[in-house]
Amino acid sequence: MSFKIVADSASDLRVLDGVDFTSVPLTINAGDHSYVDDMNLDAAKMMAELKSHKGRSTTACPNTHDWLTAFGDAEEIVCVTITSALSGSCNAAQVAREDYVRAHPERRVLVVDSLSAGPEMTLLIEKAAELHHSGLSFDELSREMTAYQQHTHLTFTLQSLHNLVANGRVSPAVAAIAGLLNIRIVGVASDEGTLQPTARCRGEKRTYAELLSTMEQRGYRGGKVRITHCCNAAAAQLMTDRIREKHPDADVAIDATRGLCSYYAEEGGMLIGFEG
Ligand code: X90
Repeated sequence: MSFKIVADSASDLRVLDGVDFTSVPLTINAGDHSYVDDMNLDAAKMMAELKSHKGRSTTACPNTHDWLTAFGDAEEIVCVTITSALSGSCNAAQVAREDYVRAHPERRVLVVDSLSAGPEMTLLIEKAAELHHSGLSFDELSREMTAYQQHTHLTFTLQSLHNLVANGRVSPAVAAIAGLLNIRIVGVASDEGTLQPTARCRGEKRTYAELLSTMEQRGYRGGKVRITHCCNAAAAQLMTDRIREKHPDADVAIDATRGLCSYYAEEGGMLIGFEG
């Protein structure tokens, strides 16, 4: 059985060794310019260019055709999408799945609505690869994925909510607290897959302590952590150090956000996916 994992670029994951993996780009549009969030995109350069862009900017998710192209002709597919509460990506993937299995009734597609973004998606993708390698049937793998998702979480800190607010991706109540100077928001992906602020912090040290306590409140006890950051590698390293001080055996990996998460997390933003 040929097996494939497909995810949209909101996962921040570029490559995955040992398994057939395809990343499907979202797009960031600013005036006449479109930034396709594929392997060629320099997200840091995009962020620098967007600073001098005066007008509106928007994003667009993959369409059904994009997903179908990524499915290729694999017999078994796990497809991981950004939260359906904030993007049409999951809906497009579900329509693609229906088309795909109608055309090839013997093939299987599991669409996983991450109800999250960035590194929590990466945890789900890595788990799918691990389950596949352990030789499970597709039905068993699907059940295990559902069970695993109950134990993964996303926390984050953002220094600006400008693009989230401008694109209507947060509730009016959250938009109302945005724009406070020198305040970092700490939050989580809610059970419904929306952005839920949990604290407002002043200063870096305070923010890391808040992030770690958010993780521990949600059951973090030293398991896997995946961190992505927008132009803030030093912060991701300091956060890793904080985690390892208390959980020396933690499996932590750091990466830079790709285009979509850079755009919404903005400069200085950091996303943390973890097992609870
Ligand atoms: O369909 C589209 O155009 C994409 C829209 C995406 C909107 C939200 C992206 C959030 C990226 C920002 C911080 C974490 C929030 C997590 C909430 C579940 C990351």
